[in-house]
Amino acid sequence: MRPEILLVADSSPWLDQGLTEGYEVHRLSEADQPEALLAEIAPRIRALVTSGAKGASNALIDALPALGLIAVHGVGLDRIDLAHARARGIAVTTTPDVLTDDVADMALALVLALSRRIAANDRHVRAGRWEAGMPVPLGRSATGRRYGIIGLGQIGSAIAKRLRPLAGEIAYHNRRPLPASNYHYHDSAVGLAEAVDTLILAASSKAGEPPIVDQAVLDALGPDGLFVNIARGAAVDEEALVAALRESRIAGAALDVFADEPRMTHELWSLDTVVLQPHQGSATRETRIAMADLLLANLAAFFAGEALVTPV
Ligand code: 8YV
Repeated sequence: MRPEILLVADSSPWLDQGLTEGYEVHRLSEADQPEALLAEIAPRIRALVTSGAKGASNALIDALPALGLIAVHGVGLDRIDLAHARARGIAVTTTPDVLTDDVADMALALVLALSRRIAANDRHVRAGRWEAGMPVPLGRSATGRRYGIIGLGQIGSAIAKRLRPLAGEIAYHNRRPLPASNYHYHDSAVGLAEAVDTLILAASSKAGEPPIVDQAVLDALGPDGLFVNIARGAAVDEEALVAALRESRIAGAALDVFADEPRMTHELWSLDTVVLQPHQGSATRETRIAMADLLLANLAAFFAGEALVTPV
């Protein structure tokens, strides 16, 4: 008998194939009556598969008395109460390392797209405004700008590495300074925002924490400042961000993530100083294959009673 697993979030073709080959997969999002499905299968579910963006609520965890593993397709843990899982003796795995380069590439792409108005100018051309002889607003040089990274972890460091050839300066804010880092450290997000031209949010966040990027940080960034978020939407006060953009208190923002995705404040759609992405940081064919492989390896280890490959 193949083990039964509960799939909570949308998967990728590669993960889907691996799951279907090895397990009896129950898809919560596709169930007509999710509660009835849960009630029927709960006693037999030992592993749950979810995404970083979706996580697993305590209510769901508690509805599964036999649960022993939450396998996350991604690295974000902000939607899983780790203390609660630990108290229940439930292991959690993620898919680290394999997505670092793609997420860092996305940050760099957003930095360039934002500085050079790539998305806005694309709309300008498609709308026939160039042909009609309408003026194109100038961008800002990406080269020589001072960059600030909130969250110089694995992904933040990969972003810094990509920025090095073009940055005038790179600084960062973490809870604590990194002894091995040569980048300038700021002990607050406001201090960092004040000192840089482009601020990039790459920090992991925890559920229930106040946003790291709030009005004070945005005001410190200032009217020439650009903001890029490839981390989590909940780490930003979206209302304060929209107001800062509307009132040109910052120059622009490029956002891959949102607090309540796929929903967002629709005012963002009408602002030309904004670049929007539908949470694509790790969304490449190569990385999604590697993420699927890693998740499946964790699942296989769990059901074989072996050591997990990438436990949290
Ligand atoms: C994914 C993510 O888009 O790693 C994360 O936490 O948010 C992303 O890599 C998502 O988890 C894909 O399922």
